[in-house]
Amino acid sequence: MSSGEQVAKYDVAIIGAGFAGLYALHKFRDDLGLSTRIIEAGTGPGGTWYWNRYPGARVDIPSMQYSYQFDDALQQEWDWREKYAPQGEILDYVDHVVDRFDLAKDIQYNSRVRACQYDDYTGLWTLTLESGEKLVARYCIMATGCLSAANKPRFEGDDSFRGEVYHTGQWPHDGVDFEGKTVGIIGTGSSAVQAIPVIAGECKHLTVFQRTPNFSAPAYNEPLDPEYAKAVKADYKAFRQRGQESLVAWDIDMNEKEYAEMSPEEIHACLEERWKMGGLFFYGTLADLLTNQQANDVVSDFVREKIRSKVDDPGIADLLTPKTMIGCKRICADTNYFETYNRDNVTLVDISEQPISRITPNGLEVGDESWEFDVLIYATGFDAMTGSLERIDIRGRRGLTLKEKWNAGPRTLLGLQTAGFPNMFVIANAGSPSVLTNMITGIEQHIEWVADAVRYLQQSGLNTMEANLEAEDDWVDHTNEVASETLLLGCNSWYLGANIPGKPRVFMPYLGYPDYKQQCNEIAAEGYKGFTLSSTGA
Ligand code: N01
Repeated sequence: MSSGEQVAKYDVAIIGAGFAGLYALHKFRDDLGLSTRIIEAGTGPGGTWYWNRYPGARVDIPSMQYSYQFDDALQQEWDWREKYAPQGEILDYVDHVVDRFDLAKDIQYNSRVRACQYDDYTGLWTLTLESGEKLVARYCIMATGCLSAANKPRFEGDDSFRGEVYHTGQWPHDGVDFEGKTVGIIGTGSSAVQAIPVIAGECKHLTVFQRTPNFSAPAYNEPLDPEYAKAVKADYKAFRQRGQESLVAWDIDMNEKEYAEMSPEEIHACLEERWKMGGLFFYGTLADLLTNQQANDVVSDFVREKIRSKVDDPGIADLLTPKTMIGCKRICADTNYFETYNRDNVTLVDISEQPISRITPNGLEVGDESWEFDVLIYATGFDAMTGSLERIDIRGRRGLTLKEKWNAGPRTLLGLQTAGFPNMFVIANAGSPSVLTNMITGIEQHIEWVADAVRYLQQSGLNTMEANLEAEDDWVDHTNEVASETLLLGCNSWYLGANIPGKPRVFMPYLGYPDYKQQCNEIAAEGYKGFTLSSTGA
């Protein structure tokens, strides 16, 4: 920084104006009285819901649960319109939160953070934006999201395509007019599963390029029943409490029985009942779904049969039937996904054996076959969790970069801090339950824990908090141990970084929200055991 340069100084800098950043701003500014600023790359708030505007985008956790619970008046006054809110309805909710808590004045939009550098002497973080503007803060909150760094795989000739090109995670704000157009879509993950039925209904012809089929259960979305909403609101506290006690931080109405405790007939009846509940409720079939191969096989086979029964052409049905275990990737919640392949204007191309060879000016080639279309959509997901952090040049003590430190995979204590990066707090990302839970609940728990820690520092006359290396190593071992008790290490998913060539294979999230929360609380109660609290700079 050149001398004399005017640099804005804050107590707290927050990167990202999604659900995490917005609550962090409210908490630090309004509850702790700290000067706080959000830096956001987009032109508006909402994070993942700001960027993912593809047709059919909607939440897969019931709206009554996928919302903030920190303020009872907020949850009482807001009326959800659909059981699973679509992207636009969630943005309406976000706008309401921004207005209600007067957040906009402290959010700087259209500003992407290029670098964050810690100063060992002052104990301050300097954030450098892509515009060159800098700002300084003592606490740096990384509310950067888990699924915000779009993954656009490179193919030979990919710049040559002459039609329109989109990524589901960077969808144009004005939408895309598909009428009369032919469309190619690469990928069949959750985004594609939601987008394909809608696009197929709007375009002339849709060609789907599938590498791996996905498990999906029908969402049965519908307008939210006002009587149900009224009943929930009458005792929202108890409703939320059930979520707080659940493995996934939302009330999934889990069957507590394991495979061995039920007869085949009982299991079948339970599966049919769960199928009618739909979507992610299907995770609640058997308590050992993700830890016992027999349990997983019986549930996987049940869904495979359901898929086959929905698709008219047995060859296509076979291609759409997943060979992996259910739950390896997040189960999708769909509306007419498999049925869409019965339409005359939809073609499924299997690229599991023969990958896409190249993109051409008019489409793409798979081996000797070429496919032509007007619009090409990448539904190819994200460099999940670590991607959004590693795209920023983050330098901690003595210039150590986060990229170097996480060279062999993310290393954190509680997912909240990483040794060598004092006062940098990561919200709901690697090392914490984050993506395996209701993200908003996980986010609130994190922000409240960090705010309590900062308050504790202030009350102790201190200003610096940093994870200890030894405690961090223990947490990494513990996270791996928890994951190793599941079946999730044995299959490929973005939880393991398997979707990004060269990414270290590490199971990134921590499985088990209640256990996790308890450990966070115990550490705080013991004066933030495992963290060093100190005073740095003036
Ligand atoms: O991304 P994905 P997504 N050549 O990574 C394929 C959340 N979400 O955006 O499976 C060909 O799941 C890839 O193939 P494969 C949710 O947590 C939630 O769909 O790697 N194909 C796969 O089919 C979800 O898990 C909702 O073999 C390539 C697809 O692209 C997460 O976001 C809605 C390829 C990517 O699927 C990510 O979902 C949407 C290549 N080179 C998303 N590279 C809700 O419902 C990748 N693929 C709330």
